[in-house]
Amino acid sequence: HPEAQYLSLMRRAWETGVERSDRTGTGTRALFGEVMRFDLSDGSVPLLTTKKIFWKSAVKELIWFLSGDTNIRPLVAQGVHIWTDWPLAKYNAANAPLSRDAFEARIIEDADFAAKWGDLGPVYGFQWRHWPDGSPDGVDQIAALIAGIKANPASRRHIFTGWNVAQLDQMALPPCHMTYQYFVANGRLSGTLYQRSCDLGLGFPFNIFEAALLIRMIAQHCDLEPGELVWMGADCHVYLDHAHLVEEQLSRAPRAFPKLALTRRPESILDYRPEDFELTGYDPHPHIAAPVSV
Ligand code: DHF
Ligand code: TMP
Repeated sequence: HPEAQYLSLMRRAWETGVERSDRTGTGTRALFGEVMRFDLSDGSVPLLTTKKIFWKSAVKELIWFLSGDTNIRPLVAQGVHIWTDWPLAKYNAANAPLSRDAFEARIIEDADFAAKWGDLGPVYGFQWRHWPDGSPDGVDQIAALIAGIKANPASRRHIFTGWNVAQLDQMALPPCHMTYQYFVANGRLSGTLYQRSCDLGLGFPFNIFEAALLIRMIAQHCDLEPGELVWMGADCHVYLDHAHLVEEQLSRAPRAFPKLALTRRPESILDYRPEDFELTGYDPHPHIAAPVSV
């Protein structure tokens, strides 16, 4: 089963990884330089089944990236909480601390508050759509990617990246899923994701699913069939406070990956809505809650 690649990496990192203290203070066990491959040609998507993934949140996050936005307000308004902890930590370090719920409520109610405290800096969305080059809108890497795949499928330069060296220090977090590259052959679109830093317990399930969605969306736009997703992880780690997650998840048998249907073909790759994504056959084991290290 393709999910066994993930379970095996989680087990190897946990049992043989080098234990180190990390930026967040939690500590991890890490392996460096790992690869996984997922065949998307049968319409399936790598959405983990050994714990339930809130996949609609991942869809909404990806649409938010593609919109070019870097403020958590539209995510929070859609009930997506995965980016709240970083602006909240910054706010609480400078002000009388708010609970996560109270902070999110203010982000929604008060546009000025959201503008001041809800922004993550020039992260993914900004770099993907507006990489600064001195022009008013910057470089739209996504538009260039689509145009390039259509005009010159055999190119070896179908790349976009969030790793803008000059702006790393302005970002709430430097990009983890940082470089995407695509390959067209025999009418199929394959893609790689290079991830510099991977939280195997929490980040990976979202990252691999969203990378697969991107291949499907780009393929739909360029009249190609989906091919393969190749994931390359550099620092692949399990946080030490995820012991319960590792133990529980490794005890479970993976089930078949679901199939994804894109139920509408929007004008542009920027116009997808969450309801355009339909999964069939997603039958995961129950969710396993685990703390995120900020
Ligand atoms: N920091 C760390 N340490 N790990 C991450 O995975 C991570 N991911 C970020 C930002 N910073 C990060 C953005 N993506 C969750 C999932 C993805 C994500 C951030 C957080 C998360 O907490 N997932 C939980 C709860 C999901 C929910 O409440 O909707 C999960 O069980 O999937
Ligand atoms: P770092 O910037 O010190 O590497 O910390 C980032 C942490 O967040 C690290 O544990 C990796 C994790 N992460 C993911 O795994 N996927 C993601 O999409 C994001 C944003 C973070």
